[in-house]
Amino acid sequence: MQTIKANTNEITLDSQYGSFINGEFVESANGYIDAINPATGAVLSKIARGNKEDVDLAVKAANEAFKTWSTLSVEERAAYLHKVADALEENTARLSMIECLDTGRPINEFGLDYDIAVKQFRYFASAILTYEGTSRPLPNGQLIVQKDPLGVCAQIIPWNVPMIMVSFKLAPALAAGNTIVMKPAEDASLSTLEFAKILKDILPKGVVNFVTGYGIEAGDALINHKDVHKLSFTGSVGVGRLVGKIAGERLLPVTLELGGKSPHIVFPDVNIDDAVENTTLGYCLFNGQSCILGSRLFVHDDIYDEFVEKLVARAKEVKVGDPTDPSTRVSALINEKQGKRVLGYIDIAKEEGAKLLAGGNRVTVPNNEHGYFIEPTIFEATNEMRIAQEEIFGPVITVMRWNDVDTVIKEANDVEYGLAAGIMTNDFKAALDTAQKMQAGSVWINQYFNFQTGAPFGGYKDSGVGREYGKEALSEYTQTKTIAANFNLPPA
Ligand code: TXE
Repeated sequence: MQTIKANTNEITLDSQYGSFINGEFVESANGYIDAINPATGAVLSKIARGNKEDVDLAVKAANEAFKTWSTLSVEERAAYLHKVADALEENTARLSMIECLDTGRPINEFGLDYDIAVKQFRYFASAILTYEGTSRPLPNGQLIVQKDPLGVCAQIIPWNVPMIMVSFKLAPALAAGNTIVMKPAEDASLSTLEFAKILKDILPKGVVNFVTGYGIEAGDALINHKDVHKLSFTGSVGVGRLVGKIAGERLLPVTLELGGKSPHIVFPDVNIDDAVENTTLGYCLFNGQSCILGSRLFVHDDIYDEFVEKLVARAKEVKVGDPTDPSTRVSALINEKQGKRVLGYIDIAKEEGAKLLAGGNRVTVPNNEHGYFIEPTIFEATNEMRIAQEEIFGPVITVMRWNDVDTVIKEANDVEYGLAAGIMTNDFKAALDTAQKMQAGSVWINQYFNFQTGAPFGGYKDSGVGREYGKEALSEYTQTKTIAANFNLPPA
């Protein structure tokens, strides 16, 4: 055990965590990885460097647990999910601080993360009760169409929003009667492992297992395991393609949520101050490490100069600082690799001729010198530039000018991704006409990042395959069985 001072709080963590397999934390035979605070560089704890042996044990436990979990009534599984939601709610403050220390993200954001996570468990506890099959009488018997669980689901999640990811993947899969082996990201596993302690007291053994470690070891062993029945992945496009390829070869159902480079279109009739605020919150959230970031901002010519002037002024007011300070809005990126990637894109943008309007620098924060703190950064760019096309995953946006709606829609869609899009206007018809034409899985009008429980979430184009968050996610975790019965047999 070790106690860590975090602003005015004290957080107690285990000095090391094994993988969570069959309801127990299992010692790692393959060593441990330091869990680093991205802001200070301090070692918070150690997590198991899981490998094939750990994955084998976890998959075996999950297959065993499936035999019982899948036969529970939907009411029983719903009751379990409500208990998980209650416990998550009770532990929000503590888990939020752990996640803040582990990810480097501002503490003030986690109210949102945990609210979404709690609602996910409650939503799927209810949704499963109405996920009935169908049945109709036949002249000689009965036709039954039912939804069966798939079995053991292999789920791999990234580091940017750990508990949101955990809830997106666990809640529908568990509700539908599956059991899980999840691999959290090696850079941010601590809140998930502390959550495992909570699950240990609620769920039967083996229903949920967490194997921590590197993608190329634990992750690779998991997606290639012969006894898993479903692959679900959130992360980079490159690894997503690999997961999709394995699913294709093995004919496993797959859900992929990959990155984004989302357009945000501002019409000339908006309240400029509101729109600037909405935009700023949007690109600074999660330190910009968000797949839905509205990073390609298209502003109408008529308001462009005033809008951009205000956006730049607002960027300079955003507090960049210690993640544990509640007044901080932008803090440390997850690790050095990500920090260098973001700074690299800033250099690329300058080389390509994009005009730097705000930010662009790494900031030194007292007592947090280790961290990659990047100022909110705004570039004026053109749509073909790499900075306007490639996912950066940092607090960086590009601004572009438009004056013809058909042209801006074409430009907005001219990107390989299609996860989200934003539109700001008071003209409802223009908003809906534009929304219809956006090639994106989610379109938000007048409020970027408007996540509503039950609204399906996922990508068009390279942003992924399948949907999470809404009821559709249940079909990602079930298979349909048709039973046609003839009871009208001739006497023996
Ligand atoms: O992602 P990876 P990284 C994007 C974002 C970011 C970039 C790189 O642009 O800058 O990806 O981030 C596991 N087999 N997104 O390198 O590598 C890994 O251990 C099995 C967008 O962190 O995709 C981790 O648990 N698993 C994204 C998870 O995959 C493997 C969120 C994600 O890591 C594996 C994160 C392998 N061969 C990054 N290799 C989003 N959609 O929100 C890695 N992993």
